[in-house]
Amino acid sequence: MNILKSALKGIRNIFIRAKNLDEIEEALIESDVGVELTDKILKECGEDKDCIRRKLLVELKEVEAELTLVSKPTVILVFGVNGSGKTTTVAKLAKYFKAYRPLIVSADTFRDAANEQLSEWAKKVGVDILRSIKGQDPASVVYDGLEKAMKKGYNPVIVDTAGRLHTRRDLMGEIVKINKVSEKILKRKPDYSIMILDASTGRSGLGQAKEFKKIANLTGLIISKMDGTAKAGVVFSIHRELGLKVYFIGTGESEEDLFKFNKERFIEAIMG
Ligand SMILES: Nc1nc2c(ncn2[C@@H]2O[C@H](COP(=O)(O)OP(=O)(O)OP(=O)(O)O)[C@@H](O)[C@H]2O)c(=O)[nH]1
Ligand SMILES: [Mg+2]
Repeated sequence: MNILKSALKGIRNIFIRAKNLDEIEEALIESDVGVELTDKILKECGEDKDCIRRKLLVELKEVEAELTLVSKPTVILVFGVNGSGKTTTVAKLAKYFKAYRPLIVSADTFRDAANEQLSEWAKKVGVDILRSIKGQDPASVVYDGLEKAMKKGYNPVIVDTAGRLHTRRDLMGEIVKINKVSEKILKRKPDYSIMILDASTGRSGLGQAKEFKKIANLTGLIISKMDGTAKAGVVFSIHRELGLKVYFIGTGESEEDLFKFNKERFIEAIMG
């Protein structure tokens, strides 16, 4: 079994076990595909699982997004609520781009241990890091990071930020400032502004994504913690309701556990 299928076996087992219309409906709702889409699909397909697979695939037609080195340096800002998997994902991205000489930037000045946590990842993955100075403003750390990358030729620059609740206006304001500072030094918008969404939060992640989309000008999502959750259907809700695209999914705690989002493979992994 491939790693993605193995990570998503929880949700797949629910689909495989569902035999009649009621059970299939329950599986779709439980996996957070969304009531509206579930109704639409079941009206068109009934119990026909091949038909359901096809319809789900059509829903994801536009969902895949590429993360590539588009500038020198390419700038990747990472945002999200507390504990969603930002720092781990920054490490995974550093590993993914390792051959190009990335710089990871620790702009989480909120938690004392954040510098240390990211430094450990830098060591483990074997990439360089720009640490923040105690009490430094996050936007000023981003400034330092971009300046260093431009001087020394790092690419990409991957910025880790503090966890913030999407309802906290003051903390969301920091994102605006980070974007402004980046734009000032780059003379263009940051290339990628990515929210890390914890898949296990399911549809409650929609409210988060909506707010971050508005404030951070999100270019797309990385969905973390796809392993061990039956809520992977949130991809459908978020794409359908907010039009957001997905770069990668995270399927574990190691720097290797990052997959490019591929809609065919994803449907196969969740439906068997
Ligand atoms: N199973 C699993 N665990 C993950 C994944 N990504 C992150 N984690 C775990 O989730 C926890 C939080 O991860 P962090 O990367 O520290 O999250 P964060 O968003 O940086 O957290 P804050 O900076 O405190 O807001 C850690 O225990 C990670 O190992 C994933 O894809 N799968
Ligand atoms: Mg963190």
